[in-house]
This record gives sequence, structure tokens and C-alpha cells, in this order.
Amino acid sequence: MRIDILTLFPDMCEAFLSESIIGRARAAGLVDIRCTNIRDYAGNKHNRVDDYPYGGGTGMVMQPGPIYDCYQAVRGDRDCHLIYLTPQGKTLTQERVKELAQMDDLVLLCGHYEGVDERVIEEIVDEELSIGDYVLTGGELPALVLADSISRMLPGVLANEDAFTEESHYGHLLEYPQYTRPPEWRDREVPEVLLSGDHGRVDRWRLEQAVERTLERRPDLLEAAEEAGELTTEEQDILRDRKS
Ligand code: 9WO
Repeated sequence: MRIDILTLFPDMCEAFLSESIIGRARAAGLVDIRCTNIRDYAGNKHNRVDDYPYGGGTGMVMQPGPIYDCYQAVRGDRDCHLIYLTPQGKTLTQERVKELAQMDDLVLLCGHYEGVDERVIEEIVDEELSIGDYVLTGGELPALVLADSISRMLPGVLANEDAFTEESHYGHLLEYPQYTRPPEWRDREVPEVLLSGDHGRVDRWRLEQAVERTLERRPDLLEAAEEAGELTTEEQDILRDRKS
């Protein structure tokens, strides 16, 4: 899969994408992520890409021309899906991440200043996505969040394909608590069951913890899963045991 990020801050994006698991995945050729500077398509000698908003008001708006030209250059003759990261978009979900991970050519458009001229959004944007209800100074961090969430779903990117299967098993539940060495730290002990070596008891305990946490912190997730008939019989048992 190829992901292009169109941004005024390619170095900031590149710095994140060169590190850790995504950096390794790129080096291994598992995902092709490229950052392109919209300013390279300013088309004027002062390299201007923004201007005052028609109708007045504070700040600056990104002009349509450089964004359009940048996109056409990056696209070439490929058929791309262009996503604009904005608080006005639909909220990103893991389900949408999995669907996007099936696509071949994604382009992520990062806005800056007070926004982007509406006409270029109408002209080239296929989808608007938000990563949550807050405002940032630009779309770079949301684009990196999206690129990260998609990349980890690609075959071979995660060391253990476990995270994959676990995720589908615990899809509508929050994660169970995790522990590592030492077995005692600041008077806090690792739950005995995890040291028991009894995999059946461990699995059961983890599922109970996941259900307990979800009921406490995100009851909406369980309700939705129950509604959609997505609860396993084991999960239904735990919920029933708990109520009695
Ligand atoms: C800033 C601003 C200042 C004064 C008056 C109006 C204003 N609007 C904005 C604004 O929305 N700026 C955005 C900054 C323009 C598009 C890129 N920016 C952005 C994207 N901020 N937050 C996001 C974002 C994207 C996806 N999910 C969450 C947040």
C-alpha cells in the first residue's frame, strides 16, 4: 500500500514516520509512505500558499491552487482515495481503519491556519475524517494517527499477528490489564492467576477483566455489541454471572 501525505510540514511528518514500528515497516517495504510539501506547488516567487479570507475575519486560509497542483502531481495517473483531516469529518473508527487498510493508494491532506478554501475540498476530497472533537493547529497529527493505525493493520508490520486475532476476539471490549516483571513493585503484586501457568484460568480472568472494565468505563460499547448480537456465549455468561 502507498500513503501520500500532503502537508506544509513534511519534516515533522517524516520525523515521526522514520521511528519505531512504522519506520521499520517502511524500511522493509511493507508500506510506502511519502510526504510532499504543498509549498513546492505555490507557483509564485514568494512561495505563498495562504491568503486573507473573503468576507473578513481572523487569520489566513490555504489557497486552492497549490493543494490541487500538489495532489495532481502526486497522483500521476493513479486512482487515489483522498482524505482531508478535519474536525468537521466523520469520527475515525477501528472499523474504518480496517477498510482503509484494504486500499492501494491513499492521500492524506493536512490543512493549516484557519482552514482550506472550500472549492478545492469539493473538487478533490473523497472523504473527511476527524480523530476526535478538539481543534489542533493543523492536520498533521491526525494524518499521522491515521497512517499509524492503518500501517499496523498491514500484513507483516506487527511482530506477532496475535494483536490482530486478539483484537477481533476482544473487538467490542476494552483491553484487560497487563503486567510484566517484577512480580512485586511498591507493595503491588501481579495477580496470582497470571503466575499460575494455567492458561485456561488466565484466559477466563482476562475476559472477565475486559468485560468488567468495559462495563465501568465504556458501557456503550457493550450495549452496542449486545444490540448487534455480537457477544460470544462466554461473554454473555460473564455478564449473567455478574448480575446475579
Ligand atoms: C482555526 C481557527 C482560528 C480562528 C477562527 C476559526 C478557526 N478555525 C480553525 C481551524 O479549524 N483550523 C484547522 C486546523 C484547519 C484545518 C487543519 N486544522 C486542524 C485539523 N485542526 N484540527 C484538526 C483535526 C483534524 C482531525 N481530527 C481532529 C482535529
